[in-house]
Amino acid sequence: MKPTLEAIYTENAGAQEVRYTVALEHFEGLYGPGHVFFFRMPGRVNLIGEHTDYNHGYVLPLALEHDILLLARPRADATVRVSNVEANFRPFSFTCGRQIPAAPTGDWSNMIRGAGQALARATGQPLRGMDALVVGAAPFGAPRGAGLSSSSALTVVAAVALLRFNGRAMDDQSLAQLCAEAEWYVGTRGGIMDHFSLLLSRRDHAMFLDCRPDPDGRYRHEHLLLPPGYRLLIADSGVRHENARGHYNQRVAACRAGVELLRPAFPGITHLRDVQDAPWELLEPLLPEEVTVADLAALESVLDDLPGITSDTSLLVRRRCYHVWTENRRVLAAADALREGDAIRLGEQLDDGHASARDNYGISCPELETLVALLRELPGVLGARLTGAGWGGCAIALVEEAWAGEAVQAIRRRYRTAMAPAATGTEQEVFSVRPGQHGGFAGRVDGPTGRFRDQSANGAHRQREVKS
Ligand code: NG1
Repeated sequence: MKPTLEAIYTENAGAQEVRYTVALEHFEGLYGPGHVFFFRMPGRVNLIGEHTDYNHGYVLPLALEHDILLLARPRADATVRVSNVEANFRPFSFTCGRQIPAAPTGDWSNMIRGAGQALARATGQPLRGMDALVVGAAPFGAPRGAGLSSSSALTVVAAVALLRFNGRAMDDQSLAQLCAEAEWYVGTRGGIMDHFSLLLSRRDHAMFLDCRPDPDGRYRHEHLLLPPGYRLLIADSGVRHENARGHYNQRVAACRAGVELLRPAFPGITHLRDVQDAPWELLEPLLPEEVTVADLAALESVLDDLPGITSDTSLLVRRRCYHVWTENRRVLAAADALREGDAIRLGEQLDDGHASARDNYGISCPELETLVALLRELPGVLGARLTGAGWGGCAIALVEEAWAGEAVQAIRRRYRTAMAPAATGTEQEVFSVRPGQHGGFAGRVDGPTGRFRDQSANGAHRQREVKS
């Protein structure tokens, strides 16, 4: 397996080989010897562009080397059986079809059920299922619920495997779109950023993505090199917000309210992106600081697909829209900074983005504030912000490579000291990363002593023929 692993992982290919081998033994222990297909899907971190994707705005994510593995074997029937190497994720099974019953909210199986249902609907045909094992534990897996897309990775990796086992071809963009909608199954009306990033990212690069489709339904994206000599520090606050989904949908609702309120002045508007080039002075008076859903008769029908939003829900429309309007500008500035290799300007955008995420979008929390402040004090740090949906999860910092190792140790120490009185209950993870490679099919083993076939080249899920 080694040549493939070295192509995927810049660090620790040897340790990855052990991880893959242990996973293979585990799989065979569960399902018996035979062909085993390996798929991997990275986590992702968003450099900047928070809550802009569902407004057809701009984002700048990158893939991590941290990933989820899915080992799988196709079945002749439509059953999908899934286990996890971690005992707290209980095994489950379901029949793959157009209407797959959901497990209770928060159950990990829903990420895979959503993928199965979306694929069955898209293909319009009965699908064959699979026996699968998920491997996503630390230190090689991304922390869960930390805004690093480990959930999306589960949806996408299951979709890639099922596509392959059903001899289906799909290009990366179409698959990313399908997976984004597949994830609505869990109740959050999220955007396309995560799925695009997981399937299209390139090692050492961030991906500038325009989340507004062109008339053919395609999305413009550009791979931009992270300035050489710099790394991203990712520090988990350890906070997991209980009601993140409800608060997320409220932000989506506030943006849609903004669109409705702007429509009389901008008749063709469908998303906030449509007013991106209008001066804020023109928009501001049209957007009230606060409305309830009931205040706007036109609104209820526009929000009825958002679980948790009621007629009493209060929406801070003006400041939410202002965040989106300014955040899109920051993403464009950050992309320019990357094109010019200007790390200082990039760092400034991160700092400004954090202030807006906190003050205008209301997605920070005291622990993230502490973490970001501590990160900014470290030598070699050019900027820091919270990343992902917010209300917990991770903060990132752009740091000079020479300081990265020291910064990891320092932030662990200082954050622990700062948080000591209020234990967060979760072990803090901090790591410094280079952007990683997108996920997909990673190879196949035939039998317990079988030969590993290196098929990890781009877009292997596009292949039609599958031996089983
Ligand atoms: P995370 O951070 O993984 O929860 C969510 C959305 C993104 C995007 C960000 C905020 C999903 C699957 N992901 O990501 O689309 O809106 O929040 O920028 O809903």
